[in-house]
Amino acid sequence: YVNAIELEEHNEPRRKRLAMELEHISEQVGADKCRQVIDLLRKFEIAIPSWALGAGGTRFGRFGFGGEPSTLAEKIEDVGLLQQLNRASGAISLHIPWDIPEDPESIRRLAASYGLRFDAVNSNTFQDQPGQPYSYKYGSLHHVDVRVRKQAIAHNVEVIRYGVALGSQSLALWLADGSSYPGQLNFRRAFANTLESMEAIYAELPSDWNLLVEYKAFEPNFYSMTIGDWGQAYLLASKLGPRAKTLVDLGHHLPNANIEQIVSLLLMEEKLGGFHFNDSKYGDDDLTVGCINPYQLYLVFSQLIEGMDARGLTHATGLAWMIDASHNLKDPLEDLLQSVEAILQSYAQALLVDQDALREAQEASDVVRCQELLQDAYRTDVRPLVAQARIEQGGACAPVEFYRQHGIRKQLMQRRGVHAKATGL
Ligand code: PSV
Ligand code: MN
Ligand code: MN
Repeated sequence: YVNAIELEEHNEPRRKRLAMELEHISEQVGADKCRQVIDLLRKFEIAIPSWALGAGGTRFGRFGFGGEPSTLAEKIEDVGLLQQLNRASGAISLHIPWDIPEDPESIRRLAASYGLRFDAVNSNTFQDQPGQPYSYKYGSLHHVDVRVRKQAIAHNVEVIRYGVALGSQSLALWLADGSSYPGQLNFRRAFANTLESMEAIYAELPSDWNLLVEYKAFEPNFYSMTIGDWGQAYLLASKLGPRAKTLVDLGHHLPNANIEQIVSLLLMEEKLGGFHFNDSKYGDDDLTVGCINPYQLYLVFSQLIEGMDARGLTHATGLAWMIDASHNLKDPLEDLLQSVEAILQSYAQALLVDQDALREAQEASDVVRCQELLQDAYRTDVRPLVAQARIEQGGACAPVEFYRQHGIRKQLMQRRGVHAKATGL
């Protein structure tokens, strides 16, 4: 769908303007700083979730887009397409059993042919699968019935096996377990069962793998979630061991939670393992990253960069950077291009913060200066830096424009069918 000649035809007329914009930002922040940011942007990579390539729908309905990928190979093809356009989506995160790599070796080769690697594999014990002996209606790893727990453990171990075959290095574990009515559950027993089940999974983890424990405050259970907040996830991760970490999904907090503070402390304790980026206004809305509250995203990134630098971590590989989104109104591929762009912009802005000056202002309790420093970086238009990093790697200057100009969705519909639906939720 994309070739080098077309990319050059797209980039060529945009180069002059981009050069002018880059000159402008160089005057503002210095040429060296610009180069440094571009080089870091070039290394940064965000994993695309296999489940976000089709229409997610809401609990009231699902409206397809047409040309959705209906096989794992087609999902890989879609992520390959994104990667060709933005050069920052070189990884895919699978959800099993929505994606079953029947022949992992050939799937791995296919992904590699698009320059993709496999990020975290996700297990699914929040839905019953056909033929499964026990139901997850009342939970999985926390279940009162040990047979259900064992079944859920076995599923997670199977997911690890698939992940190993694909070259993945982490298991992301999110549980729908919880209760919707007071009295339904004994909290301590539910927690103890979860821990015991997770210990069994942790024991099966390859030595170079991480177990990412994802928390969520609400939904599908509405009174208690057994892993409901970062405290509970942290507690489990601490008890499990050094390779168990917390996964922060931006949409999984109660309204107005200070996510950047949570991130900062988890990072300090070496318990931050990864991210699910998305945006929301009310709940786990799974909207395009940065569409509602880009300032919060930037504040999160500022803490991440400051904390990672303090620990000497490489930004690009220090955490599992992933998107977790759902698409109801927008073409999923356009939406994902927008999300990746928003992440790169926040990252670039955070890199512009003068950390030394900020520390000095903090030490002097100069609150006004602290805010000026932080907002100066946020208000810098970093889009030319992001575009430059992309062009230098052979991507498109304006990926969404390219996608539209070349009618890529139409081509996908012609090839896969107007009614082709993605597998998943
Ligand atoms: C749950 O809301 C969640 O954020 C978890 O990460 C799941 O794996 C994902 O969504 C898929 O729907
Ligand atoms: Mn998530
Ligand atoms: Mn979610």
